[in-house]
Amino acid sequence: MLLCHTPVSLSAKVTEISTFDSVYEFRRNVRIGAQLVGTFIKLPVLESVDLAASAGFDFVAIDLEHSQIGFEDASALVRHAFSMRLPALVRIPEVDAPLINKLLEVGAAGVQLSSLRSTSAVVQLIAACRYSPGGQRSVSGAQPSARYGAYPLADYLDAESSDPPLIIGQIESATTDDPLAAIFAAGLDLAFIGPTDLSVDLGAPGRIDDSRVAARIGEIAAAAAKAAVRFGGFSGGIEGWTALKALGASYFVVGSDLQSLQSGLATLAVHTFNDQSKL
Ligand code: 3PY
Ligand code: MG
Repeated sequence: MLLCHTPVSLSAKVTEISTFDSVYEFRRNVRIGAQLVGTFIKLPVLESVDLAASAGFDFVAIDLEHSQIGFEDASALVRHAFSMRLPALVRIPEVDAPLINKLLEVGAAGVQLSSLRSTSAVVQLIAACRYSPGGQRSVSGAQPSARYGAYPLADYLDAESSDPPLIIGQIESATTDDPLAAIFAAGLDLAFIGPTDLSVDLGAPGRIDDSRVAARIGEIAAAAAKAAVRFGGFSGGIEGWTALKALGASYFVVGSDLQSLQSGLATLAVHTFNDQSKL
């Protein structure tokens, strides 16, 4: 029997693909405050992304701050996650507009800027992440997120302006140069607590239960709620996660590939040594 197919135009197919784009969906989910849990990727190997996906994480944060990952590895990791429909953020230590543009073009859902202290850094980050008129990002159709030009440029720009790259700022110091309210009002999507740096800055290294650390985290959470900015943070384990959740956090980065490898290897070694001592 001959099957009768309804002809589908190329542009209809392209639009359909775009409708289900995991990057846009993830950006929307972060903005509405959906509960999302990711992990840091610090190793420049695709297997880390595979393992995070198979473990069930909602996203990965490719760490260009505390790792040896350079641009080429970051690009390969983002592309790999993108092709698996696993959303990938990139954490960067400074606003580097050309680097940000390349990583967004290969499919990063947004940028997480560490050590955020000023409104001017938020303004620079937005300029680097958004196309005109919202920013100064340079546009090209010949790149993955624009479907290499198969997607009409005007439609690509519309999609990017409806669900623009996420602007996430890490607040991880006892004080900031500008008031938190002004930093958040500058256009941040999400305020992210870095408890490690914060605890060191407050003289209580690694102690998230210290009263000064807890008070500062509470202050940041309250300022985020007042500014209608989403709130999230890092935790190395379940305690930190619970504390952040109790303060209204919706976005969590827990541990990393390296942390899991370290604890897995240490556990293996301990078991092995224990077994040997029984001989
Ligand atoms: C910190 O805890 O300082 C971090 O940057 C984790 O994201
Ligand atoms: Mg930090």
